Amino acid sequence: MADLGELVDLLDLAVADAAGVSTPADREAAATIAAALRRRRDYLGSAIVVAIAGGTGSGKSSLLNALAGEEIASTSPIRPHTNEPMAWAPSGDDTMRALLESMGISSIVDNSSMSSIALLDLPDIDSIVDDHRATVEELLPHIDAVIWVFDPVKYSDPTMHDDFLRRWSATSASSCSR
Ligand SMILES: Nc1nc2c(ncn2[C@@H]2O[C@H](COP(=O)(O)OP(=O)(O)OP(=O)(O)O)[C@@H](O)[C@H]2O)c(=O)[nH]1
Ligand SMILES: [Mg+2]
Repeated sequence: MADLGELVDLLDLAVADAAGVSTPADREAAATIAAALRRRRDYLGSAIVVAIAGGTGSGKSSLLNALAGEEIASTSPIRPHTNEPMAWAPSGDDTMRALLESMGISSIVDNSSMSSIALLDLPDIDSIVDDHRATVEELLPHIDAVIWVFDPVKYSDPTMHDDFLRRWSATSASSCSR
């Protein structure tokens, strides 16, 4: 099986050959994926990024705090609360820092108990602050695994199921149902 580098080279070639037979928007989307894959390939095997995602108030920041065993993420009864992604990442891991910085994540708390894995607390996907959802949608293509957190009050919310789970399950081995 070809390695990821060869596949990305082939994708670049396909994008170049597609001029005139596909729309500029489609070519740009494919070229963006190729560029992101090429960047991510530099870190394969040495850094895994896991995001905690979901609706506002579902308990994303609280879950990260529970996993960390200390209050590293700010929580609040006021919705929405988390405005920017925040990472709990291995201390002294320059590779991980570089990867997180390439994703635009500057808020990083040291994790001295795990290596190679960063856990991200993300903003919400369903509050009145549209920027939060935009931030999550921009980050998701660069994330290796996602922990989706559901609020029992809005467990059947179409935003979560239709806009995120169905859409992203197409790019992973997992499936979802509503
Ligand atoms: N009463 C009270 N409830 C809190 C407090 N902090 C968090 N909660 C509640 O705990 C639940 C989860 O809160 P968070 O962990 O901040 O939720 P979140 O998913 O990170 O929410 P966003 O950051 O808005 O996306 C919600 O029901 C909050 O109302 C607090 O200081 N007081
Ligand atoms: Mg939060």
